[in-house]
Amino acid sequence: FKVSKVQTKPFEGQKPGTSGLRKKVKVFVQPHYLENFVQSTFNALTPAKVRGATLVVSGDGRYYSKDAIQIIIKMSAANGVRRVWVGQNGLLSTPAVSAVIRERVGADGSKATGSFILTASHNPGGPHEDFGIKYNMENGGPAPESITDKIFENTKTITEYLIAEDLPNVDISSVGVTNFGGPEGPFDVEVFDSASDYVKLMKSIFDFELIRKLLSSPKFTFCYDALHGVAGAYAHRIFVEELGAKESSLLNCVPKEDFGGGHPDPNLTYAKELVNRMGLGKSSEVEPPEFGAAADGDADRNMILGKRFFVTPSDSVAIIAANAVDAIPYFSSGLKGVARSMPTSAALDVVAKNLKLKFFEVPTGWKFFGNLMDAGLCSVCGEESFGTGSDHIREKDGIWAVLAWLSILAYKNKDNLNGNKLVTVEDIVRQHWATYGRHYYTRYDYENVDAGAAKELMAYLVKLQSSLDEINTIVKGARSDVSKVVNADEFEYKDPVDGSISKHQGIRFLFEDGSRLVFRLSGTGSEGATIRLYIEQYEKDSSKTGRDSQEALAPLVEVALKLSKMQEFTGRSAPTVIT
Ligand code: VG1
Ligand code: CO
Repeated sequence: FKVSKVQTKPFEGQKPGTSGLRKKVKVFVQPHYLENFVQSTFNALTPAKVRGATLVVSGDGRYYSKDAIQIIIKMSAANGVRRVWVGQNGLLSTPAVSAVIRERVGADGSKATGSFILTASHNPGGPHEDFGIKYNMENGGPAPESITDKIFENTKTITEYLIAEDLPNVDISSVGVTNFGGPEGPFDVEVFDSASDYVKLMKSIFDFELIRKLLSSPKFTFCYDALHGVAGAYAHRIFVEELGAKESSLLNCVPKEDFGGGHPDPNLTYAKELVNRMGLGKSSEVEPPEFGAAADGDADRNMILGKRFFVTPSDSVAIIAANAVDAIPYFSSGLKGVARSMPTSAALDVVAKNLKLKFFEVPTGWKFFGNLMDAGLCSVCGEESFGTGSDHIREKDGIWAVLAWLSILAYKNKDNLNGNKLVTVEDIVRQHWATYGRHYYTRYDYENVDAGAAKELMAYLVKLQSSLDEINTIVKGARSDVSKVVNADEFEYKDPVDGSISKHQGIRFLFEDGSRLVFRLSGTGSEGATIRLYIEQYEKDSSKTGRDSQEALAPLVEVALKLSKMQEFTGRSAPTVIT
């Protein structure tokens, strides 16, 4: 093949957000748009990470992925990359990409040093919806801010990109290697099975035999909803073939370019079919399964449900951390430490304190956990946004979280499969609250708000933070039964490993009784602005941990809406989504 230099001009707004660049498909398909971003990424990396390197290119299979993969292959060839690894049909979940970078060894001993992941995660897909791209590094984790800032700078000044225009499209539907010759020597594209490396890694972490006893027992019923995302490419292999679940326990497990028209976000609003099946929606005659779970488009998120019971993600990570050493072989020698994102509830903090574990609070987004893990400081971590994971890779991992819960259930029910009553998901959570107290938690999302209005609301809150007296006058005026604000600030993080500082990571109001209100602007949307409001209250008294969370949090919600003048600024009387 030949290398062509194509002249181009910068596009505005190619700034990677919380997790890569996400835009409407119609934006991505503009001539040179994707190419500019890819070349800007190559130019942000050291030459050794490009020339002669092995790169992974795949994603959640959403609309435009197949075209994007061919473009990135041609640009990789032209930029001197030695080989590109592609999951069959272009499918690899985000956690599987991380696993492939870390674990996979090519026939000649080659290892990948990075990856383009094609996903907009939980955002809908299809010609009128979202596409996305992000770059992951050699450790398998998202590029740190130092790199994403450089990429953004490059997108503002780019004048040309390199592409092997005459390279034929590679058939990515069948496994195998295609060899090419370029001006600098050979270039290969290897298409491989999307699941093998990931399944192998999962088998090295969990006791599959123990989980199999539970899943194949007629006493235990199970349901997994991939929401037509890429998790479907793993679910059958892992849950049915390896662990003995019934075929009928898989819902929406065929990956689709438009996620079947749905919103591939595993929460109580968007995972409707699963929610109904689990007895949390419309009442039905059929007895719900004991355990249900769902994933987002790229399978890094998870929602865990019991029969007629929702596990809030902040509790989920705390419960996994509390049980990991007993129930999961990978952790049997102990946890190095635990971490959560700032808006995630403090349920994990209480576990860390009790078990005397190192504990870290980082800004939203997985990239901050990676440094802690690389430094051996953190084993288990999570976010309130349905993200849970561990140091087996450097991304959150939806199927891992399900296997972690199944391990806990299998461990607690080792001796119950023949006669005794099963310990359920709900039992485990209630037991946890009884031991550690409960963090009532909810998140209100105001999606697609006018960007200017959202900025004004945030600026207003920051200004308000300079006077605790003024804040407390508003609080008391709204509800006399809410405790007082003792601290108000913007969260700032200093990375304990590399010393880098991230500012403006969320506006916090901390109350005397440990309650918290947090306001943040989303960094993953593709249109307008999304305001996230996180609300949390701690209840230590075990006789009061069984309330409905919306009811328990109603006073704090009222305070939050008054404090932020939400309706005044946004015109919204209710959030788009409550989780
Ligand atoms: C959201 C979540 C954040 C998560 C991020 C990526 O970001 O709040 O916790 O890490 O999505 O998840 P934001 O900036 O919109 O709040 V995913 O599944 O898109 O990779
Ligand atoms: Co995701």
